[in-house]
Amino acid sequence: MKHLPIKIFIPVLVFSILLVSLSANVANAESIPEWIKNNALWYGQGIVSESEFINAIKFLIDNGVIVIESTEEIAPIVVDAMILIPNGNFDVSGSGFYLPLNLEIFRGATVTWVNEDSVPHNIQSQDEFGKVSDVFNSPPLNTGDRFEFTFEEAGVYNYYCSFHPWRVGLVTVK
Ligand SMILES: [Cu+2]
Repeated sequence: MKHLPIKIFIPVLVFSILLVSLSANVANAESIPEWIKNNALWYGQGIVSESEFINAIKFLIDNGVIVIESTEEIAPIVVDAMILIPNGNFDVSGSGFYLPLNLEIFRGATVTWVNEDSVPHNIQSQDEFGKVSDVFNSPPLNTGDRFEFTFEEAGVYNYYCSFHPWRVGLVTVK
């Protein structure tokens, strides 16, 4: 069996691939103009140039016969998160920082603070000047207690504990 000359083989291969990819859409497959079908042949025979052949493919794309799937922006997966108030958090000279100290989340995520310290704490949102704001405010949380808040808007949120005002934390919402 004779091999096709490479110059014919490639466009035939390309065209075959196009037809296979189009076979799923019969309505569109019928909209391939005759001249484009001939183009593949003529390109193989050296009658049309490479740029003309590419233009034919471009025509199919421009007219929606070939649909190139665009990479759509993937919506972030909203993952709820937890902030631990660790044991020793009350101690001004200790290193019991909120874990994590700066939590990064996406909009829609619910954050749960968990008090794992031996004394009560609360969570008070603060404005940019450090004043308590009413975005989220927990009651006193005893050991083991939790407090939840769902962040619907992007931004940087500061909070602190009014019993231990040296304990400040951040939630960054994207
Ligand atoms: Cu506290």
